[in-house]
Amino acid sequence: MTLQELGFTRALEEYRTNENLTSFETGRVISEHKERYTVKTQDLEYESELLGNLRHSSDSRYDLPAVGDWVAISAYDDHKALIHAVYPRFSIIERQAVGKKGQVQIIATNIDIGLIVQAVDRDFNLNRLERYLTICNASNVDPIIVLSKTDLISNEELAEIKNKINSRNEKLSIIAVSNENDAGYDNLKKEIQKGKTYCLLGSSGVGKSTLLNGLSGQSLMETGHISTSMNKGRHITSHRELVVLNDGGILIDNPGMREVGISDVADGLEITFESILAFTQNCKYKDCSHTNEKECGILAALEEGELDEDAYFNYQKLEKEKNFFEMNSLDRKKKIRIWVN
Ligand SMILES: Nc1nc2c(ncn2[C@@H]2O[C@H](COP(=O)(O)OP(=O)(O)OP(=O)(O)O)[C@@H](O)[C@H]2O)c(=O)[nH]1
Ligand SMILES: [Mg+2]
Ligand SMILES: [Zn+2]
Repeated sequence: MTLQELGFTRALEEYRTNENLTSFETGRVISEHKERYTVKTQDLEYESELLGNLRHSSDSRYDLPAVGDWVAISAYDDHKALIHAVYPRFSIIERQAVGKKGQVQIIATNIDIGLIVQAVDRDFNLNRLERYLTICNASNVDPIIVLSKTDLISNEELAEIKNKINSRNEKLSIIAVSNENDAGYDNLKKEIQKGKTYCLLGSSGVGKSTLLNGLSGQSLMETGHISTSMNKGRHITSHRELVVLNDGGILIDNPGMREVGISDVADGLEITFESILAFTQNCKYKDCSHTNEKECGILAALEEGELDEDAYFNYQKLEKEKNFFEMNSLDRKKKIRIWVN
């Protein structure tokens, strides 16, 4: 496998030369277990650890490797290596760390496309979808909505769900699939390009790992067989993992998320709620909070029924969460700046 097939780009190549990293091996972090990283190079996979002084000098989560990262390593036997440097990332998918106020959790890095998977049966929820969208939009990652388990509903019901999504945002790409009968697989495969990295996002049990297995044609990931409603809190997949598909395209599977807390997402909210924020042109005050002002464009649009009420409430909720995160943020200022390729 070449580094390009693993997603290596010209920008990374230039960085390697400019930073004198050519004497190291270059690899990509494909999984992580408690500060031990599996790094895949052109030829091998290494169990790797961060060089001691790098670990000690790291003062933020952003300094540590994550799945999807490019790293400079030195091997010290056939299977073991040390990580000397983490390359800059062009995107970071992150959320608010569960139970840790103001801290971020990195889900994956160097992602081109977020595949936001929602099952069309019980799991489907527009507000949650907007959370995932905001995370992608804040991360320089293009979202695609993947509606899974379409075998469980009728075509009419599926059309209704698509309409609902489009009524909140008409620009979204939506692909409906069934892992049972492979419906929609061709459409999804057409979206998946060589050398690009796709991250599966979504709740536990929506079929992320089943989809990965289906697309790869192999049973690479364990999938669930037990009703999730009977086993609340159970995750089938326990860690992130990066897989290269035979036809090209790199897929990262994730454990399902129960809480999709947003973090540092100012632009993300603006993009997700573009159609709502368009009404702010009619707000009288620049710092309008859109909650009680008399001459507020958003409240006027609500009154006249031009704006979906649920979308407005979800926007307000996420805006509050964002502010709360920023107030408590420990990691925000330390982010290594990223480049756009
Ligand atoms: N009917 C139907 N069942 C599906 C489909 N896709 C997945 N499933 C079932 O849903 C269950 C959960 O699938 P997984 O792929 O393990 O779900 P996951 O999203 O990876 O879950 P976590 O790893 O916990 O995040 C399994 O029993 C699958 O067989 C589908 O398209 N249709
Ligand atoms: Mg899974
Ligand atoms: Zn306003």
